[in-house]
Amino acid sequence: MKIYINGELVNKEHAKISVFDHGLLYGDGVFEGIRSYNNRVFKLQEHIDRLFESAKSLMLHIPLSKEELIAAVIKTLRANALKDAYIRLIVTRGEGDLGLDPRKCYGRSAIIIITDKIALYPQELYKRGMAIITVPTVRNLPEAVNPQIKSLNYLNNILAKIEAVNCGYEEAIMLDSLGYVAECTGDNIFTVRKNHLYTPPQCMGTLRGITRDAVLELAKKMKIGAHEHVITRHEVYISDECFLTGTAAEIIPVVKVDGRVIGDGKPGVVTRKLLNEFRKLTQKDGVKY
Ligand code: PXG
Repeated sequence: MKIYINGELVNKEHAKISVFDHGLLYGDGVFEGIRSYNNRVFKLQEHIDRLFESAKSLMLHIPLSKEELIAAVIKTLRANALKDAYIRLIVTRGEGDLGLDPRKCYGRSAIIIITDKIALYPQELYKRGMAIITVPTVRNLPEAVNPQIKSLNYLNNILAKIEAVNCGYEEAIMLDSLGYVAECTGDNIFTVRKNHLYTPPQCMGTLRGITRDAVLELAKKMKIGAHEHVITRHEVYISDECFLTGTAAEIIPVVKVDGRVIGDGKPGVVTRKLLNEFRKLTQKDGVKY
């Protein structure tokens, strides 16, 4: 496997960065998880745009233009000859001293691109649907570390993941500080009620997921009503269908939440239709390499 680090393609065993990198010391950096299907990178421009937005908020300078970064992603994908890949794009603040002060970083952000085979949820889960729970750890407050910033500090989500795994679940609902449903640890959440989609608005402590946006766009084309609206746990429990969206998960049906069976306990018609259309889209859309 070839890894891209600051302009160079190196073998996995040589892909190393400094222990003084502030990405390691403080989680001071940003990242994206991207996917390619059939030699096409899905929503590459959207991921690059979000990476630059996260970096802007953190006042982190990315030493490549968007076009140069896209070219670097394509170059890395070609070097690895993967038709279907998961691409991890990481930009750290770079090497500094043992203090928080970003001014003492040498002014050179480390850029790392890793591509690998995609690790999916078992296919069986897409057919059967998954069970999830709500966990005690609430999502970061937007006025503290805004969840819109896809930073290298994922401790908020990792704590929630630990709580889910300790209870025997793979994914968990995180509430915002007001008690509304925010999102899951690595996925956005949707409910379906009377053939309308509902998903929490992005201002409430939710990452503006790129898969989420793709689903909202698909819904429009398919003439399914879609609403960005606050959701309570009660509304999730009484929904007809529920599903999660994310780059890795795509669209995964949820059939049980906090012990309550959702709808008839099987992946719903609207969810299945959307997943079908989404998979068609991923095969034909995207930047070729
Ligand atoms: N919410 C959060 C908190 C995320 O991290 C999503 C929603 C979905 O966004 P996209 O743009 O992918 O539709 C994410 C992204 C993992 C993993 O290992 C998951 C993400 C990122 C990195 C790792 O499960 N999900």
